[in-house]
Amino acid sequence: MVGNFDDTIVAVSSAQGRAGVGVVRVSGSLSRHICINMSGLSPQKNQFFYSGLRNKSGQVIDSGIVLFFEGPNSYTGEDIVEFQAHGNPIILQDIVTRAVELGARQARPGEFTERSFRNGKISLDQAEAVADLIAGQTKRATLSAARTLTGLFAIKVNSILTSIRESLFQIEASIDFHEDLDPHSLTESLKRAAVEQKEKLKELISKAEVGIRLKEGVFVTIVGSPNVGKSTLLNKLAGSDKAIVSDVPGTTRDPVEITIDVSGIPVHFVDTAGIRDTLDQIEATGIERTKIEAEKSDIILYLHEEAVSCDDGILIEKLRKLSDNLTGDIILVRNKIDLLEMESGVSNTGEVKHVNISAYNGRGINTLLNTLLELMVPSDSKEDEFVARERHLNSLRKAFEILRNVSFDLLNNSPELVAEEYRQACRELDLISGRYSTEELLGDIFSRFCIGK
Ligand SMILES: Nc1nc2c(ncn2[C@@H]2O[C@H](COP(=O)(O)OP(=O)(O)OP(=O)(O)O)[C@@H](O)[C@H]2O)c(=O)[nH]1
Ligand SMILES: [Mg+2]
Repeated sequence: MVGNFDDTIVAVSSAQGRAGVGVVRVSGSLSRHICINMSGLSPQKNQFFYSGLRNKSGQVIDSGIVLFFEGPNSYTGEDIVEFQAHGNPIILQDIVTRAVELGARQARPGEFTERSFRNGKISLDQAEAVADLIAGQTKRATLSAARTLTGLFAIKVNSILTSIRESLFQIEASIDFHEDLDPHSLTESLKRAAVEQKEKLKELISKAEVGIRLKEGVFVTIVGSPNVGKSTLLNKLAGSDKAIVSDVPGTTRDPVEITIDVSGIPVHFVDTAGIRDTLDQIEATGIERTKIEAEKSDIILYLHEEAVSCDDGILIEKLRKLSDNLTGDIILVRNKIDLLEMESGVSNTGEVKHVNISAYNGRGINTLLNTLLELMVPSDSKEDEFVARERHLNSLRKAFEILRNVSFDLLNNSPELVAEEYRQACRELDLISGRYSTEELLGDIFSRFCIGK
């Protein structure tokens, strides 16, 4: 998205539809001119006032609050004028039309935030947090996005970056002032620093993993033989009859998805067609879909109704027959304990956890959700949670790998090569804040924003 950032942009910044108030935002050098023409008043720096808003023929379109922010102390870093009118789309469109007549152009999605980033007001991860703050699916995810926006993530990344840069300077100094430095003590000092840098990166990686889950949610597929109660469980979790339940095996064909808030994590549960050999073409297609869902899920709930004598290993083996590509964590779930006259609870004798439930009367469901949570989010402080994206995680992981494989043995003979490894680690971390970024990446990030933000 290589754009012209000299021109003035305008967009409706409030949501579509009718509301008490609607906001039109203008950013760029023509903001003052547009403000004067529409309101008849010349704004002072950071001033707001109530005024009639006029169209080209001088007719009053509406009356509302006009706010003027003088750059660089504004969201975008440019002059901004905001019109708060009545929230009727016709009025808001009239204001946009008038601004365009006065020289502005319609803003692209995310262009206000993009300008903020390009003008150095916020880093790229903070710009992403703006979108995540708007899109947050749970209170916890939204709070975390707000923390990222205040720079919590950026500060953590920067602190590691500063330390790696410090190591890089030491290596560069050793190249420049070769005679004055003791190579052994340099190696030792770099190694000591690298231990701490890797430790901090590891910590940040696991927090970022949680950050991605907060934003994207977790995908959980309910898999099992026909009639074990998969749809009953989905309905219990949803709190309504989303999927058809019947005692006829092979009822569910299409995957049925719901999203619920589990302690602030959006969890997407998918109910699937029961797995069995079948000659029914439609049911077989349904089972093929079960396989696809299971392959892409983070966690698989393998539901069954076997007595306790059945070995966990055998159950897992049965599940694994569905596909060779099951990468998600597995939880075994024994359903219908009301019929088996068993207690709810969780056991962990083998490779995976085994939870007893009754989807019918709800017993054990909370234990099941807690077991899910433990797998999704290691119990840690929620205070410094932040949202993150796959690209952040990739950069953190790459930087970690580079530091893990630094060739300290080369410090004596080829320190330039070691310096280059450190430089590469810095570049990876710089990608997060956007200090180094491609136009393609920026285009990809900002095009996903809504118009007006
Ligand atoms: N007693 C008891 N019955 C249950 C329980 N869970 C499900 N059932 C019953 O088991 C039968 C099958 O339930 P479903 O939820 O349709 O089973 P399913 O696994 O979705 O079956 P398919 O869609 O055919 O693969 C229904 O008659 C349910 O009422 C349970 O916890 N206890
Ligand atoms: Mg079903």
